[in-house]
Amino acid sequence: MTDRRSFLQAGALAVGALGLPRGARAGADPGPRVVSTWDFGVGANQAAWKTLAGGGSALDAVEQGARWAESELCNPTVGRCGNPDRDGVLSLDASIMDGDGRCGSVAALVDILHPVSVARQVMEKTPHVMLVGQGAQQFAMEQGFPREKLLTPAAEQAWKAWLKTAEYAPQINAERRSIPGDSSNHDTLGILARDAQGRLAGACTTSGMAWKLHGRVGDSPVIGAGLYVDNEVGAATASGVGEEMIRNAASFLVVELMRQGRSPAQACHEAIARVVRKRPEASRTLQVCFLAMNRDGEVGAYALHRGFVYAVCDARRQDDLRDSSAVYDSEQT
Ligand code: SD4
Repeated sequence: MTDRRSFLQAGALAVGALGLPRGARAGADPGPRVVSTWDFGVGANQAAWKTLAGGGSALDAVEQGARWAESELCNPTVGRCGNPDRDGVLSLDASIMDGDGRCGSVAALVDILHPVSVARQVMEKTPHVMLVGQGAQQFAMEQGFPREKLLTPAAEQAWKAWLKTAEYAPQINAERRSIPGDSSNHDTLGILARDAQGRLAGACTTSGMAWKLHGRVGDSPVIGAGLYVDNEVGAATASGVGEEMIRNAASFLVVELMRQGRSPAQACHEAIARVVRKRPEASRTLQVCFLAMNRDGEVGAYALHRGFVYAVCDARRQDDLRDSSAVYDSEQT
């Protein structure tokens, strides 16, 4: 059996190589680039690319990418098609941040379609960073966001089926698949962009874990857990079981590891190792995935278990989907 240390080192190298854009030289300015979690990240990137390709800002681009996922994508963990909580309520979490440290977020937002845009309004129109629940909804309506019933008949049906057992098992997630985080088990949209001026921004949007307790807040709206951006260093976002990201201030950790000189892939890998060290038993079944881009546009990712893919989009390719094929060896934990 592979010794744990050598496995980790091999994994870091494998993902590091994957993280470099094909044909790119380290240090060469790659121009605008956007990366997103999961295979639906291709669609989010393309929505964001319209902004970036026209010379728009990274901040506008990530908002557009996240809005695409919230409305166009029909997925049980993002936006209008999200699965509800234990009480049948669909509540959304989102955050947005730029590389100058400006940020906003909303949590447990109900009946408002675009939490990412409400988060941006929190950032731009209030002295606060985060609004939750009824207050977030009230603020959204004051800003002109329409209130609408979002729970789809399919999500309601899934909730009613779940009520028969009412068992909360985040490791197998909404679709109750046995492999944590496999490609049928799509998660949160995390999106990171670098614009033509080299400015960075990120956004994260989700309906959170299906069947969560009413009022549960995941990592996605928590700055530093599900998202962190710093123009001096890079940006990181996360998907998977959010409690692990919050426990480890994980996206902040990834950015800080890049600040210390790690590549994006190495930083993601080391953050995964930290998650495992803290809770080795839980890590056997929970999925945790990190995606990062440094200020030079180099991209890297790492997941605790197989199944995580991410999408990269720049002037050369708009539909590049990459497998974060290196996986932490849970046998070694
Ligand atoms: C959360 N990280 O709320 C998010 C959602 C997710 O699988 O990725 N779900 O914990």
